[in-house]
Amino acid sequence: MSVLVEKMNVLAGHFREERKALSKAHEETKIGEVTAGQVLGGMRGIPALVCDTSSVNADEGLRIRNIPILDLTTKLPEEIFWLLLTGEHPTSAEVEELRAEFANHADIPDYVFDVLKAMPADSHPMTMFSTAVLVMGRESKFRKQYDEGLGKNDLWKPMLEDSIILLGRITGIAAAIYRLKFRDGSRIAPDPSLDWGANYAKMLGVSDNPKFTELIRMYLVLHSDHEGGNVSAMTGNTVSSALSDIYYSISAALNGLAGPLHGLANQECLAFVMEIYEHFKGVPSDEDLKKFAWDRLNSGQVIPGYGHAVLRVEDPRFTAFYNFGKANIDTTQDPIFGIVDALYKVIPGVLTEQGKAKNVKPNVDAASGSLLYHFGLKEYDFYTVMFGVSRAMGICAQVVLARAAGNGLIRPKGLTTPQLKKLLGA
Ligand code: CMX
Repeated sequence: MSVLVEKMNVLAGHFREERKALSKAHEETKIGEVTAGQVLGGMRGIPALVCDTSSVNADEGLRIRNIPILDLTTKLPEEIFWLLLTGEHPTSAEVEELRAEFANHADIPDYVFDVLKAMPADSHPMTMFSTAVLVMGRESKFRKQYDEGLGKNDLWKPMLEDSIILLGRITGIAAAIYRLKFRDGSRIAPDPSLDWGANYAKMLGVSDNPKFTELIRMYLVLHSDHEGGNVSAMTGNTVSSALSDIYYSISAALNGLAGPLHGLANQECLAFVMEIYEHFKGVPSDEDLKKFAWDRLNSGQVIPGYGHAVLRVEDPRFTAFYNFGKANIDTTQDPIFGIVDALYKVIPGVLTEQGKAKNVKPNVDAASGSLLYHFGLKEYDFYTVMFGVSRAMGICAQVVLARAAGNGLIRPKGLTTPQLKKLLGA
């Protein structure tokens, strides 16, 4: 048994006991009220889920296991996965063990590539990514052991095993999609001596610059989790709550991430920056940029990369990316990051003037694409796949923990409009 499984074995017992005790003592205790506005507005803000991996506070942003994300930006993604799962920082021996486990599972079966190659050439990289994950479900250890009658309290174990296999493969799958779609289709073999993020950077084959490797590691850390209520995490959790395997769960989560109001905003942000670049043939003046933004708003479109469903301050993940760009990119030489920098000065004022957005500050997507672009990863159709590789860590950790705690089937109550009207006396 690996050290991680041993540790989780002890923790799982605590989770189950704690959950049972809370349910028993507080089954009828009220923790909030639901308004019709929340029901009609996408269940916004209803405290309805337990997620221990991370939390998002409107005034501060993401904390992983109660540690502000800005304190974690130099960690390895492997350390973050360990932290998400166990709530503890791993020792260097534990990180090495997890790195080696990911490396042991880096070989991807040929049938995955056969499926990818058989897909229509104009398939979106996210469609390819979700399909590649889903098709591996035939190998699920969870499904096999469940069918063999594994007891309820142990169901998380093969779920964790599947998660580690999936995470071991997922960087290679993403890199293969990139190279199939945007390069000559040749794959670059992983190097078992490298860490997970460095291997991913290598397999993409975009840049040998050590700063690119540093960026990829930080990218994986920053996107790894964002509590349980966002579209992808909630989808992954809902699917997993039916005792579906990790492949069904992560594939479904990726389908949610692929939406433009969620992960795809990543790609839309850079498309927006490129549109500005094409229009002005360089970095526009603040005045020109302001007018451009207003024209966009007046045509009924949003400004990508700004605003957030939960956050009411600048997203700290944006801060980390922006600081990386400022430290490593000369804006006079790179107009793309130059435009990101200019938008940062102009857009909050424009959105404040418009008076609609509850948060006028940048979110995680406002700068990340321009950094990838700087190092040669220019195909922004691929950016949501980058996001998905990272987010798979958080969602895997969430669903393993949910299963370890013995969380039940997610099944809120649906109302018809007449039923709602009746409740409202309307
Ligand atoms: N540009 C223009 N209008 C915006 C805006 C923006 N960036 N952000 C919010 N608004 C508008 C909303 O469209 C809404 O308008 P209506 O009342 O006409 O419907 C109004 O302001 C109030 O919205 P809100 O409560 O502040 O924000 P929501 O929770 O409804 O939406 C989000 C949040 C992210 C979808 C929205 O801010 C947006 O569309 N931003 C641009 C897309 C984006 O950057 N998405 C990435 C999100 C990051 C992530 O999920 O990871």
